[in-house]
Amino acid sequence: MAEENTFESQGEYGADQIQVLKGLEAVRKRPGMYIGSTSTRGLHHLVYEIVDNSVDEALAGSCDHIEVTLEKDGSVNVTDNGRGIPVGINHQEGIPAVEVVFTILHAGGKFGGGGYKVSGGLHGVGASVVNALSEWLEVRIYKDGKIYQQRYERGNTMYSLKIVGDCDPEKHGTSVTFFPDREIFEDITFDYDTLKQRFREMAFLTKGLKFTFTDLRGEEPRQRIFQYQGGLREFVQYLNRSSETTYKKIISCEGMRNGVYVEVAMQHNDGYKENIYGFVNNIVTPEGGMHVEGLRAALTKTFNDYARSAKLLKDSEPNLSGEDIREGLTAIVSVKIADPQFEGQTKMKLGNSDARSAVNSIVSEQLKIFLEQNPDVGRATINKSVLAQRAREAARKAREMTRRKNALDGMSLPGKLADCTDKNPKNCEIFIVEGDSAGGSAKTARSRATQAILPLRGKILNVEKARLERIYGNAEIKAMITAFGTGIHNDFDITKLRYDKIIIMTDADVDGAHIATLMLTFLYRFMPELIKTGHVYLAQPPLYKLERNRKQYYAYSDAELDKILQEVGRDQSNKIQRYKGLGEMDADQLWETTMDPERRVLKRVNMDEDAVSETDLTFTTLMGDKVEPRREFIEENAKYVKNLDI
Ligand code: TSJ
Repeated sequence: MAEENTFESQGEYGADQIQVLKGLEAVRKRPGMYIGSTSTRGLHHLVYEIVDNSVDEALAGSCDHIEVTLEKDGSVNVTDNGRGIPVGINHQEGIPAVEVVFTILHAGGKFGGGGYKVSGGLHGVGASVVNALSEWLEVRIYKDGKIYQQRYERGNTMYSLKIVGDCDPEKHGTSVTFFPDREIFEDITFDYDTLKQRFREMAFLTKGLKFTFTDLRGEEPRQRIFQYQGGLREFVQYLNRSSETTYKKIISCEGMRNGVYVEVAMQHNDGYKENIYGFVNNIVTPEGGMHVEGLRAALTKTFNDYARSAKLLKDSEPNLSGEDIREGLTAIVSVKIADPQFEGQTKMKLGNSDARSAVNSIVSEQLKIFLEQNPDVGRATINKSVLAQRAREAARKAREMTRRKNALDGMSLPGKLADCTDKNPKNCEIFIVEGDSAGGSAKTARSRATQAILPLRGKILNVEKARLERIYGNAEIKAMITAFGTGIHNDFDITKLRYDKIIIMTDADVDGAHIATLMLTFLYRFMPELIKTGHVYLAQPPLYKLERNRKQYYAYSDAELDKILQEVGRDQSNKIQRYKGLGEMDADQLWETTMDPERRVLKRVNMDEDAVSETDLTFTTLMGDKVEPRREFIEENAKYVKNLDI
């Protein structure tokens, strides 16, 4: 913990600095108050906290390159080419400004030249918090031909700011290296993909800013460079990269109103989902808030006004609903605001109503002009919305029908379902099986008391590509919904779940993987809670059977087959059978290899709730129109497993 001696032995610090130490000690006592948690998430916040300072420097127009390096020793380095943190004495504290930044709580950025400093959420708590939670931290500043350096350990200053060398007088910037404190964090291993994703996002959000992200920890160094001259427009293009878009242009708006800086980019694709991502001061707001509401209001009003003035909607017809207009919309709304108010359970929802009015008025004004200049975009969008309106009406009717029917029938279970006899859901599991023949074997093989079988015919409907009315009318999907018992969307109730495990069982080949993905997509879109709460599994049927001297071995991968062959010897008398599908196994084999709870292997499907857009992207890539990205994805099995986080 903090060693007050270190301070006093320096001999040049007074009472003020003892206060300082107390401030940082408070951070070490209750780290969660400052960085949310001491889990992996909190650990990554340390990096964002430091990088945000460089991004602020970029927003001030003084920096265009940020390098982040995961060093071999486990520390992280962040280097920018900004002006360099000021090194002059801060008169209030009597120490160099840079030392104020690192040792006084909440001092981050609140000095010097009145730049546009923004902060929000858990970020913006200041570099001193990172310093307090690091075993050691070193800062180097390149400025006026000199290199300045200072080191801290658990927040304690180790020596006064010193000049350690000369540099090219043209060079300027700040370089910070820190090693997270193992007394504070459960695990100090940084996740490459988490950081990579965040830096990509930050690069999209700050047009032109270059990020170089390097990982030197492994045998092979890894590096990614992100720089987008198109900013949010390129972000939307990236999000829509595996969808067909309904028009080519990307709509964008930008402006400042009542102290709120607003940037919006959007484009419709031919899908049915609304994908609006909100950011406040570069931080994602998964629960939306006033900025997203402002965008929605502007879209509804402006597109309806346009539809009327362009005579795409008759006077006798009702307005298009906002939902219809947003069908297939991919949009980013990014606001920068001095004092963001975060609300909601997770403090991830923007509460400032001035953000709503600023977004609303800027988008309304600029979108109106855009539509006048690009009538084809207006027409395509209104046509799509009209179709959406009709489909929604049909879906509502279909839904009411099924609801009424269920109420009358007392929820009749689907005919194809071979249900289990035990009525306690805790003991029960349901296998969703590809194909009627495999379904037949599974019915024979199962343990009737606790295992239910629902065979599905061929490929199930791709819910990413179908309108709601077709989805609700689809026999396979209806069967799953009624079998599970939970209902969907607003009616979803997990306490009504009839099985503890939902096990998807498909062939161990590319088609099987595709079918499994279609089912996961359905579950992800219609019953995400089932995945979040860990009720969804993938069965693992074997790829090979090897018979030798009447003994049987099963291999679940090529590597495993190789291993078995090594053990038993590669011999003429080996009989190797390659299973092309579940249907090739008889009931006994299916039971022993894939269904028997004592012997089988199941993979549980998880969802990483932090990776808001990445999960969406995974599904859009798999389910969208473009064939190339989809094939790549299925072939790249490791990535499939990784992104689904199985
Ligand atoms: F916060 C921090 F110390 F952790 C940190 C700050 C870490 C890193 C990697 C970079 C920075 C940082 C700070 N980069 N650039 C700046 N810029 C300033 O602090 C600065 C420089 C000059 C002036 C001025 O008015 O002349 C004002 C500021 C805020």
